[in-house]
Amino acid sequence: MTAAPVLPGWRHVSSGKVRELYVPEGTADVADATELLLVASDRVSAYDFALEPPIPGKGELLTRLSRHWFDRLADVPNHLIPDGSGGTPVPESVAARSMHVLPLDMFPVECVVRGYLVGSGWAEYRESGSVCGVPLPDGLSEGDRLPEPIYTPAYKAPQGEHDENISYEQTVELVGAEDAATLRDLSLRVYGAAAAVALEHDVVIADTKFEFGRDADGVVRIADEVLTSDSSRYWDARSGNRTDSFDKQIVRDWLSAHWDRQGTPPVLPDAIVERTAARYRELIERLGA
Ligand code: Q0N
Repeated sequence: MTAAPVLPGWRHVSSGKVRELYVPEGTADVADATELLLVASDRVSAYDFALEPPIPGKGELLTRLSRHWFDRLADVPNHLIPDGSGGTPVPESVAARSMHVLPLDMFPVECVVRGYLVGSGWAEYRESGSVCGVPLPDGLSEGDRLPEPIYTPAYKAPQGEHDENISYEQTVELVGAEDAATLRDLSLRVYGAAAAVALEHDVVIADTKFEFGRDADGVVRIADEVLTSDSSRYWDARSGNRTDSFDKQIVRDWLSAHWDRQGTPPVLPDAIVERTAARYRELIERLGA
């Protein structure tokens, strides 16, 4: 376990599997904060475990991916506080793997967009011919591109629990008709724009998950990490195996060959760690992030 770093001026408030959240020193909690610091660690998670050891450079590489997409998608309001806007300085030691962000009132919806048939979507399609209630044409195979991207929201479960797929109508009940439509339309728009750009670089974004929140002025902003390889499935369009994920496929493959999924997962060998780090670097290079 790598502990959350002690950061001058900031107080650590929570740890996710991969990221840490801080509020300014002297701030009671997230609800009172006027700024937040999200710090990405080098931890890698697979099969719902944070694995050992960390992947050197992963936190920085994923932060670069998020920043790259926030930049490219600048017409969608996001939660980044621009550099030089004042506030609590971001410590140099974590600057490259941190995002200084505006506290938002987060919507309790994971906004998932799927452009390809894979994972739980593929399993559901085989059973029922639809994915999260969205009917699809017959005859699709695993890894196929969908006729058009579909929006399949999930309810954000409290930490530690699994998110639950919900219908669009249930998102209307949760956040109201107007915001439900905003979240869906922004999600489909951002995924569509990013997937098209990625494809020009021989990278497929098979699916992704966005989170949104509302700022004090009522503006809906895209939050969290965006289009990282932790929140998205990135595939290598040059690979023979089109559903090979660009990033932690190596980790998953090694784990499934060396672990029966009982108890704690084994420590990753150096060679696996190094090959995984190289794969993250390659993704960044291809995208020009
Ligand atoms: C927020 N999370 C989920 C660190 C990562 N802009 C925001 N405003 C208010 N809250 C959040 C954001 C953002 N982004 C997002 N938690 C709070 C991921 N966390 C989980 C805990 O560790």
